[in-house]
Amino acid sequence: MRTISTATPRHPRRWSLALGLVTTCGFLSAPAPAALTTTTINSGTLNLAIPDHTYNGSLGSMTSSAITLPAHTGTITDVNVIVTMAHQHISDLTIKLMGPGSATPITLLNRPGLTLFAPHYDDGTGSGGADAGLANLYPITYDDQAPSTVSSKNMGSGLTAGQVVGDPGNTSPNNYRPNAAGATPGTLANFNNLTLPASTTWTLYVADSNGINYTGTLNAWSLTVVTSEIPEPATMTLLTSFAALALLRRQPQRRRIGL
Ligand SMILES: [Ca+2]
Ligand SMILES: [Ca+2]
Repeated sequence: MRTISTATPRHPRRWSLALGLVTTCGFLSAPAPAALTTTTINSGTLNLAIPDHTYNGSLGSMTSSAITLPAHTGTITDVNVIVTMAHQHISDLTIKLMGPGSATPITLLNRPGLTLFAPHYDDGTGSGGADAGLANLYPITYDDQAPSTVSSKNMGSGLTAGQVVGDPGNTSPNNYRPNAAGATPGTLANFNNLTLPASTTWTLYVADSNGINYTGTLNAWSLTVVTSEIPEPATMTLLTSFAALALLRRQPQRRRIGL
């Protein structure tokens, strides 16, 4: 009757040698690191007017711009947005991004400094808030990885009317974590783990809620998407693995020759 033995191999040193070779060659080591691809799509110059005090909470009442991201392999690991616009009063502004995978947008910026009026500041009501402005010269980046202390909810904090966000002259940062501040929730990480096997449409929405006669324009915006793909096992790994197995088969023969 055939039995299965769990005893120590007859040639433990040879097994160790072969196992060492296999491990050294990467067969049992950690998988190869994922390959990251970064793609940036720019809207080009838009110069779209943002109508004064016309937002009512609907996407239809917002100025919009759509761009197309080509198909990708891999899955999304990061999304960043850069918005170039001029405006006289940032607390009038709501900025949202609609991408694939959801029927609702995420909010990048909403009425900064207007905390006293929640929850009514995603429907065109409320006034006050941060008095600073935006300038085309200082594009604003919305990035989940911005310093944790820099939230778009507090954009313009410490600045006065006439100063612009992102101006290094007033030490104002130009890189912010999105903060819904009572509007449609979500962060750019909402897009993580999506796959993009076909081209996708991404739409930026901008609206002005108040500050009558404080207006502005959307000059341009860009979308940066990082995708990750696990590479196929390398041919060299397979070859070295076969070489190690061949060594195992050759060991007994070499022993007999030695005798
Ligand atoms: Ca990011
Ligand atoms: Ca306004």
